[in-house]
Amino acid sequence: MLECQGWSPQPLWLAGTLCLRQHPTFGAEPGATCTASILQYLAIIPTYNEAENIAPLIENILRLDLPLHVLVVDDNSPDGTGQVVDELAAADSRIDIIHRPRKLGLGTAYTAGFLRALDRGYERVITMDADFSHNPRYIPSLVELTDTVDLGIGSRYVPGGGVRLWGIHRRALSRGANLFARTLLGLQAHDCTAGFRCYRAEVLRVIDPQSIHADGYSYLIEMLWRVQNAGFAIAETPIVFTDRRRGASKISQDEIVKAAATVLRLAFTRPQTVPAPGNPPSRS
Ligand SMILES: Nc1nc2c(ncn2[C@@H]2O[C@H](COP(=O)(O)OP(=O)(O)OP(=O)(O)O)[C@@H](O)[C@H]2O)c(=O)[nH]1
Ligand SMILES: [Mg+2]
Repeated sequence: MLECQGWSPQPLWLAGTLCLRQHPTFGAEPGATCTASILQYLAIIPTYNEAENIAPLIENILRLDLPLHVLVVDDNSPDGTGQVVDELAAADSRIDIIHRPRKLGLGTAYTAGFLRALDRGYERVITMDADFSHNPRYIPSLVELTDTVDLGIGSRYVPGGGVRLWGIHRRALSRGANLFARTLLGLQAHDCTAGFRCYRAEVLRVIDPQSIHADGYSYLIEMLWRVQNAGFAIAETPIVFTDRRRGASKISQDEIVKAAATVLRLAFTRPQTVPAPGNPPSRS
């Protein structure tokens, strides 16, 4: 593992040697093809039955001293999460929502959010869960990470990171999933299943979220695999992940099987790489 210091007051855990590579679009005029005129970040929060969590979470996010907007992607939650957000959005223009007709899965929720983020010209795009497992206090360090790399990951599995209130079964499942994905796909990040991320918009423009096949939780693994193989720089910053206090988990046995199938499918897929011409020399 390589630790780079001096870029940030936080230790920067870089995913293997990826920090030495630079994507052709890195350094291009930010937002050159976009409509936003000032730097703005968007936090995308997919929700399904998070009515108890969503209002305090958004409040915590918007309290941060960052030019941050929030986009909730709700799948017609039976508990009225969408209506809670509608009311918040009516009172604060920094809050937006995409209503989808039914539970369509986490992967397509991210895609819908990414497409809106690109359409509106946001510079950096954060993804996070609604259940406070991803504490908003880590957002500044995640965003800061993407001053120097293309994808920042809030990681449980680098020194300083961890999980709280998880039983042995859940810990083993998460560790096992990471080991499986890292071994079969050669992923260099230590937390490949983390949903707490910050992408530079260039990454999403190049990767095209609509082309990702996985539709559930394994979307995160496929996205990371694509980002790494496209030559983008990836780094991790430690987070302590806390199990949800309110509401119910949506992870099912089905999702676990689907995630394993996604890893196997990708292991037998030739990674698409970005055209080499114009690829600038490495950063160091
Ligand atoms: N829009 C949308 N959001 C979803 C869907 N499934 C899960 N989510 C949201 O995705 C986030 C992650 O889901 P969780 O159930 O917390 O899953 P998890 O964090 O991996 O599992 P736990 O650790 O048990 O909480 C939460 O904000 C959910 O509300 C879905 O089908 N559609
Ligand atoms: Mg959760």
